[in-house]
Amino acid sequence: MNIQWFPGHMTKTRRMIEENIRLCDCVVELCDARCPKSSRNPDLPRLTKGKKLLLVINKCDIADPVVTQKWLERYKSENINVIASSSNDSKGIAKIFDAVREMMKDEIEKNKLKGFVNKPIRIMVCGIPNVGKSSFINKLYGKAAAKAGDRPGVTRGKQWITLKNGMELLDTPGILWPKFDDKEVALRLAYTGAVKDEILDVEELSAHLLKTLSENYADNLKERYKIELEDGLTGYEILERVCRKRGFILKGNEVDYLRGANIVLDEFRGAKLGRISLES
Ligand SMILES: Nc1nc2c(ncn2[C@@H]2O[C@H](COP(=O)(O)OP(=O)(O)OP(=O)(O)O)[C@@H](O)[C@H]2O)c(=O)[nH]1
Ligand SMILES: [Mg+2]
Repeated sequence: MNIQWFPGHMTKTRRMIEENIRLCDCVVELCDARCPKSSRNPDLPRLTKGKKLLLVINKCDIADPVVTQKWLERYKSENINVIASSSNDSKGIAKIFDAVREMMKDEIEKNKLKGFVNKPIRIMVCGIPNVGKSSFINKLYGKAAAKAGDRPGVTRGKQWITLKNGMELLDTPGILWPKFDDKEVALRLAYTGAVKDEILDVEELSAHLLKTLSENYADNLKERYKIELEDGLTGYEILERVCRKRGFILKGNEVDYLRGANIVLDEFRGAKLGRISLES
């Protein structure tokens, strides 16, 4: 399966990021905790002209916590400002503000010396589609200010949101990059919902996902679908077992693979299979 998704609105957004970065003091980049490397846009440092960056490993509530901890350590060892977050954890808000202020402490100090005591910090919030940028902003704002939704491509234009503490956040539409060189990267982005399903072969995608999960998270699959998983099964064979167990059978005893595939993807994305990381 050849996965590529780079529609015109992403080209427009890239231009918008390049034009608006001069108005911003720093960047918050959100990546997906289930694949914290594959979900980082390699073009972002160039688009944001090397502005200071806080990496937020988002959706950590549905990733494997042990793996997330290792990613945090790995990125810290590379001197990247990084924190883990999830939109349903309102307790983590102070930690995010602290991380921004710590990253920007020299600039805040300089502003104070110049007499600008309460100059707002302006932050561009960037990341791949559906990673949770708008939800993250809403969490910091305390209520819904930016439209969020469970599919990629919800945010279509830029939107500034001013927080009570004076910080100003710029919500941006999610962007990918023009070509995925690594098939595994493309698959992870598709599994986690960063690529829109309409351009994908969901049966094949789901079969690939089931095969991958059977290698590292077999117990989760057995538990959720009440199926046996002996070694050497193909993804389609696992999908067939899921379909049969759930009664997804068409006329003539044919398996309804499409229905099963959509259910598996939905359940994976909704963490019904447990907290799973795709990249260690
Ligand atoms: N489990 C979990 N779901 C989240 C989290 N953050 C966001 N979501 C869900 O992810 C989906 C996408 O959220 P959005 O905030 O619209 O994502 P976005 O990055 O703004 O997406 P685009 O504007 O389409 O690029 C929604 O269904 C959110 O409820 C999180 O931390 N954990
Ligand atoms: Mg959005």
